[in-house]
Amino acid sequence: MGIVNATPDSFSDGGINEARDAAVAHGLRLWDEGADIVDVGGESTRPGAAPVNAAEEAGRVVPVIADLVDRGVVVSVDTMKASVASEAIEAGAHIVNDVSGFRDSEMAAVCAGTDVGVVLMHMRGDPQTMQDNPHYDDVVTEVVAFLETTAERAIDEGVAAERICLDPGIGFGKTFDHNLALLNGIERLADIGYPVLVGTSRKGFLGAILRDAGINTAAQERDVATAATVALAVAGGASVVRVHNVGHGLQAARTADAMVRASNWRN
Ligand code: PMM
Repeated sequence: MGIVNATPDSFSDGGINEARDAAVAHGLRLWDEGADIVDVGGESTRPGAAPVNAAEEAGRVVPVIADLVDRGVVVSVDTMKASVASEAIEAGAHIVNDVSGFRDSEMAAVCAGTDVGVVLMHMRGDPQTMQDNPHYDDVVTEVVAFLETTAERAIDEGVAAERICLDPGIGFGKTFDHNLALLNGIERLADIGYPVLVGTSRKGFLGAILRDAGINTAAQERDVATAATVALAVAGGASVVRVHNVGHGLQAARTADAMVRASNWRN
């Protein structure tokens, strides 16, 4: 899964049309590089990020999604809002990627009436406050239990089980140690039986690991570290990895996948 941020500040200061064209071009580039899914988001979920209203978010993502779908790209919409998801689905989005795990009470109904896939992610708190001292007694057990319950609730509300994918939400209300525990515990999440998505790309915990090794990195300098996590996530049973650098992510994922298949790694 390649990442497209359709936020005006991500690409240029040139206004909404220029930002839209840049986002579409970026999505097409990721698709050409071998992404199976292009994930389009219009609201930053970085720690401390301010929320965006639904009309503005839809205005950013819907035209980008429509253009990408027109060109044959498989698109997911990264949104927590049912109204945005609904407009995105109308524009042709194939997957709803909800980092809040269906907190919006309308989200299940919006998805249930369609044939879209859904990604249900675990987030503790919300982006403004989620990194203020998150605490778990046993992070893997709690996140796995939350996701299992969330999937069951979505099924009760009409979402087909085979359309559900689960994501432990690396960096979303988690400390450094929580992130590493969750990455090491992917097998336990995969064992529930749904496909698992993992998003580590360029995240802060990679910066911390590299800093510890004496290497200071800006976010966009973390693609090698990201590739290491992609390989281990695939070895742990992840089916989808969400990355900025699709070329590198694809090589890491394919290599790990071939090794796992050849060696019955998980048995
Ligand atoms: N991470 C971000 C945004 N959306 N969606 C899923 N399913 N999983 C993630 O880990 C995830 C996500 C934040 O990363 P970005 O700001 O670099 O896109």
